[in-house]
Amino acid sequence: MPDVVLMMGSDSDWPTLEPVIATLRELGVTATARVLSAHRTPDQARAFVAECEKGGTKVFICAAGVAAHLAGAVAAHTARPVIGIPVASGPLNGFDALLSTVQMPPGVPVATVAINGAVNAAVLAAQIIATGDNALHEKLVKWRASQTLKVLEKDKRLQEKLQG
Ligand code: RP5
Repeated sequence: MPDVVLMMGSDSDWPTLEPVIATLRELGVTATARVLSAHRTPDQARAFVAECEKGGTKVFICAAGVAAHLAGAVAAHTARPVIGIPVASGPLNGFDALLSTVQMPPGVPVATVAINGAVNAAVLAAQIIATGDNALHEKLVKWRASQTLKVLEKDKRLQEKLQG
């Protein structure tokens, strides 16, 4: 089993979530993705979490829209870290999913990122794994430094435009 497993409530969430897998692969973290729903495939979702636990998965990322219970349901079945991504779908544009994902009862945490926060979910998962992996920690430090450089380059280009 890969170190990180992404579970999503529907294939309609996938376009929002592709950056999870892309970012993890960029960082050299093994990852896979499955469509499994807390409401529509509860038995299969539970069985998959058990399979991942046995297979050594380190972090679960769970993404869903509307009444988004997937992350909480997964957290109920594992003591591994669970990161929740509320997805903006449906008439409330993700506000419903945000509250459903973040408001967990004490003792069963879900580390909830922003609505559609795919990249941050991936980076957070990598950071969790990096607490026991120095090589990955160094990769993350470099990744953050390259992000800084990109912003500085953008500012430089803006200053050049402004100065005509
Ligand atoms: C949620 O319902 C899914 O995560 C998705 O965001 C939303 C709509 O699902 P579909 O009707 O597109 O399958 O469970």
